[in-house]
Amino acid sequence: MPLLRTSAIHTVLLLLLGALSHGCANAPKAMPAPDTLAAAPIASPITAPITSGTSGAAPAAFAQRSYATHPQAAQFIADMVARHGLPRAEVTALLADAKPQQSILDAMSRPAEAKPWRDYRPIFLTRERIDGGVNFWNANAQILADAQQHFGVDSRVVVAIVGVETRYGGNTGKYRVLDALSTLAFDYPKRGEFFRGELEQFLLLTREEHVDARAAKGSYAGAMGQGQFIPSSYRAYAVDFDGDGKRDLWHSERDALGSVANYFKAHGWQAGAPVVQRAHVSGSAYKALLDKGLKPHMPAGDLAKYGVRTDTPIAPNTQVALVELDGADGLEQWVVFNNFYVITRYNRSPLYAMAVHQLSNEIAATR
Ligand SMILES: [Ca+2]
Repeated sequence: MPLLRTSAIHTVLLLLLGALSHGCANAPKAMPAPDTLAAAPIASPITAPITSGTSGAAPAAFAQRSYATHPQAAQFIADMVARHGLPRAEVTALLADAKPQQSILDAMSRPAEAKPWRDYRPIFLTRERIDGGVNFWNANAQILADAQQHFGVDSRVVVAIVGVETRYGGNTGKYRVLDALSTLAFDYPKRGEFFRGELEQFLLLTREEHVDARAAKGSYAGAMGQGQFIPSSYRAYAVDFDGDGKRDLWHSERDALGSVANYFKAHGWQAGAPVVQRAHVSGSAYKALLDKGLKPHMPAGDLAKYGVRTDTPIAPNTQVALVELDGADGLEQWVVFNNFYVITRYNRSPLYAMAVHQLSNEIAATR
């Protein structure tokens, strides 16, 4: 969930998606949506199986290393003590207990690869995942209705998010968050600073929410629960929606779903507002709009100047952006609205956002 600013994670996810799409019965199916560009899932799910291990170097020795004595650990521990008053001995003991995970590093080191929309869409828009969404919605109808009323976020998008992230909670991740974040904090220099920040957030989170830091599970990037919140997003956006005084994304369905809705609310979701509209283009002037990002940046009334039209008129002063996807029948252009951009605050990939949107509609239509 929370946005990880790393393309590597997305890459991994893409690879995992590929593997999953072929369907391993026991493999985790959740995927985070990979962004091939850059940025990040907010809560990025990465629960996949990371099978592998291409590194030949003494895995046993690697696995037995202690992060408590890592060269960067001293500074990290000192920061935790100075900034947050955490007991030095406690932080040191946690790092000593963290187990390096070579499988995570192997996954991270794979080269980037971007799937086109025509290959990405079928991973999520399946009968199984649509029906799973209907069942999940029915099973949690009251919670979803309450969340929609309280946060102003459409139930369909909340359901689709947990469907894409974790197959409706079926795959929330098997790594200890402590192991995952420590491995990435200290043995993944490319994003080490970011993950040391998430490890810091994790330690604060476990203190605040009275969670056992040695027991909490998540994805290989440290994303937790049905909505796959990384620690910084958990602390910032998770809510205690069942009122028991604790934000528990692992065991409380109300907290989990309320937190996804709150995340969307916080990022500007507009209930009932449009997400996308299919566009048709002529000429090549429209291409200039594709470089301007996913955040609505121009009034719909200007689209015609770029050779872009839609079947249904859009109020001319509505702010929009334009997206092009490589679909099964060729290039597809879509006018996208604020709500589409909001979905990309969960994961920066436009493919992810479109998959969530289309899945949400299919689930709602089937239900
Ligand atoms: Ca709670």
